[in-house]
Amino acid sequence: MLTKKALVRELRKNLQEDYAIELEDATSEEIFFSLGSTIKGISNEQWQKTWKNYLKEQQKQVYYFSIEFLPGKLLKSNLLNLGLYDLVKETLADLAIDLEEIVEQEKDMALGNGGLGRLASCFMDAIASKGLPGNGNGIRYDYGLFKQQFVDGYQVELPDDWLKKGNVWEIRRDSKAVNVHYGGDISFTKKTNGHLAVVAENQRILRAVPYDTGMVGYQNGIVNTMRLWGIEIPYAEEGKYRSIEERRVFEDLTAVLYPDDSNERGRFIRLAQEYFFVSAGIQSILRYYQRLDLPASVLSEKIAIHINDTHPALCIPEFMRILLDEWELSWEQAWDLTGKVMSYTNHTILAEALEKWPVKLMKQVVPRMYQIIEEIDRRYVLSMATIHPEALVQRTRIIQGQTIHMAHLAIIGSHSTNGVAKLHSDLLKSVVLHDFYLIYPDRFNNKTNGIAQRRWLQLANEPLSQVLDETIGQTWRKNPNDLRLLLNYQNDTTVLEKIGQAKASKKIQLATYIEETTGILINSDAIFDVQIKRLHAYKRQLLNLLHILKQYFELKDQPNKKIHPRVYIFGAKAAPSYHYAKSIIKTINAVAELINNDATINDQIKIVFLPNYNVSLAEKIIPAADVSEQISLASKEASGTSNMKLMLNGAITLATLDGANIEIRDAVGDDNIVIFGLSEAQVYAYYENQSYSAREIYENNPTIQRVLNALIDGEIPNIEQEGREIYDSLLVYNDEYFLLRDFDSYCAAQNKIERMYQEKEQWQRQCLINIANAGTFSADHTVQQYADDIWHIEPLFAHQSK
Ligand code: 26Q
Repeated sequence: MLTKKALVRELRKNLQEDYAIELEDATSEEIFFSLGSTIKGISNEQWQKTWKNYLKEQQKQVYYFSIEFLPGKLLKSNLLNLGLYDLVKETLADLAIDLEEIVEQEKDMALGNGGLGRLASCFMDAIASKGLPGNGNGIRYDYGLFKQQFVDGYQVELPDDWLKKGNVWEIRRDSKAVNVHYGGDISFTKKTNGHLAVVAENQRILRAVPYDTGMVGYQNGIVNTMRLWGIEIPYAEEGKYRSIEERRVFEDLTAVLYPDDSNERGRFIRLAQEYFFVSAGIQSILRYYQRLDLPASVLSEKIAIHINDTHPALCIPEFMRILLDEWELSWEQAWDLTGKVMSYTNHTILAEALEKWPVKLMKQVVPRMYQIIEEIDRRYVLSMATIHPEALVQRTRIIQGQTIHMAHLAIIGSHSTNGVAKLHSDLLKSVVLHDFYLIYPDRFNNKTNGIAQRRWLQLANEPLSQVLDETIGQTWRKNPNDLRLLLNYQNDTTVLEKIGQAKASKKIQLATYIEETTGILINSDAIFDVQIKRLHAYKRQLLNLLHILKQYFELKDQPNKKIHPRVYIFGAKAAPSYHYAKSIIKTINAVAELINNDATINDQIKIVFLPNYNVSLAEKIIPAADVSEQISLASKEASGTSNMKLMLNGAITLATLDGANIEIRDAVGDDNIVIFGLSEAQVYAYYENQSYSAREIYENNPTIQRVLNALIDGEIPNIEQEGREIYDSLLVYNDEYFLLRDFDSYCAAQNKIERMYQEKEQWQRQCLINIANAGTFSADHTVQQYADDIWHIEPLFAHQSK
């Protein structure tokens, strides 16, 4: 057991060794790194034990392949999970050091864009906390997602050099490095044993070096591994590069994370990245398996591989490659094992976001992969020809014309395809992947997303956690379903009041942060209305803005009108090449400038667009939110996860019936959520009869006219181009995401929020009900379902008690 004394001794020792400095003279940053390595030292012991046990027990393990991980900061979460949080906090306090200040020194690990990457990290935490044998496999980008600044209201992107000062949590393992081969000419020769041998010439060989980070389970002694691969040029290969530029291309393969950008197609580097972490990961898994000294036939009893969206779908042909070319298994046996090992999650139904690659590029970058995909495709068509109609088989095959459909590969080569919320999974079956559902009905299933509730409540919101402890005891910390105990207090005004106070204290904290970072003064008694997520047309940040404009014009036109003061808080990055999304950012900032500085409305509305939205900023905003904006066009948001985080922190959801919003409504009941807008069925009906006319709505709705005209008549300064672009997107290009159709209903919902907030006690009760029902969205629960239904893995030693 670590004591305060021992901790101080360790800290002093590290500071001495690493910086030749006394604790009293150390900067917060130096203390962070010293504390970090002390903590890593402690978790390392558990880490070593964990993997030795896995090896000894030969337990089945899952490997979660994801091109993105978004852990944010790890110090607090590691402290909490190791059971050292209070001890460290108090020890530092004794030394007059504020833990929060030390925590701020850590750079966010931002190796992801948004939902998909953060989900992967929530799962890593949950898998370890459930004591399940599971590991992450991904890329160690030198630069994380770009840092966002606003200059004149425009998004400007800066590099995120997160590794500059080193990463305390990782361990580089040279002994586990593997080679990854690109390009080359592939031919076949017959071996003496009759097997075909693959001969590859003129290949580029790159070295993949793993950097492992311990994924610490919640107070259970389990530490799993997140393995991220970095690229290097092997010494012996140096001579093969004809120029520095050519060498650079390969050296820089893992330099940057691609921003979520479905338009960016056919990029060589992205495909090379995908193959890089897939090949390195599969090689290292199969190497590990060989250490177990078991026959190939029981591979799928020891290994499960999960493909997080299609980005790692090359897992399927790469696994085949090793089993065929290196282990010399027959195609039939290799294919059988591959299907049993692999499973796939789909995260989108937007057609433009479904990953496809040109045949030509695949042949160039990874020719052996292409050959194997071609054979998988050929056999698929052959085997289905006798069972299904020709047209169906052609629509579902992997290679169509000159295009490779990665989702088709993922479905055909795995035993499970899941969506991430009930509605999403249903739409996969009925619309997006309907053809596949006809062919493989048993492969489809739903796993509604979940969140790491320890991070998003215990760590991010201490005041609320305190109230929960005082009210329902501490069991909710381990078992989120116990949050339901709160329901017994929904008529206890003292408890309601305390929940209100916890929220108020977080709002004051956020107000301070907002003033410090943006200079905008806000009233912390205002309603904090929050929309935080990537900027995308389908998420409809613009709808939010149109309503703000309506509200603003009402206040201007009716000088005596009073509303409850509102602060609209936005956080969103746009992909650098997503022009329209950037125009929306500029327009929100321009409207903010106009409204925030208009003295005539008496500060009743403020707009705050916080720059550089990331995990750490989310941890500041979410506990302070009163209203959670989840306003995507029904059927477009696969699940959403910020909706769950906001609910857990007692925000009221203002939402369309989309993604997991539907399940949130089911959990809290209609009285404790505000729903508006078209249903998914109505949206599909519009597609069906092609009857939508944005212009018609505009012509019959004076409010909409007033608001849209403001975009182009100069009333909002400095958006000549952006205003016109947005106006045209709605009226000339017929409003792809039906904002105008949902506008009235959204405004009515916003008015309802306004009325609800006036009933203070009832509002607090509604918050309580939201918190109490948020336990169902725990990632612990979600990964348990993956473990039971898809991966078939068990916690360490569980199999012995059977
Ligand atoms: C595509 C092409 C080129 C480069 C990058 C990309 C790319 C990168 C990231 C495409 C998609 C993504 C990320 C998608 C994503 O985050 N999807 C979200 O996943 C969440 C977790 O399941 C859901 O809650 C969200 O609804 C879904 O939008």
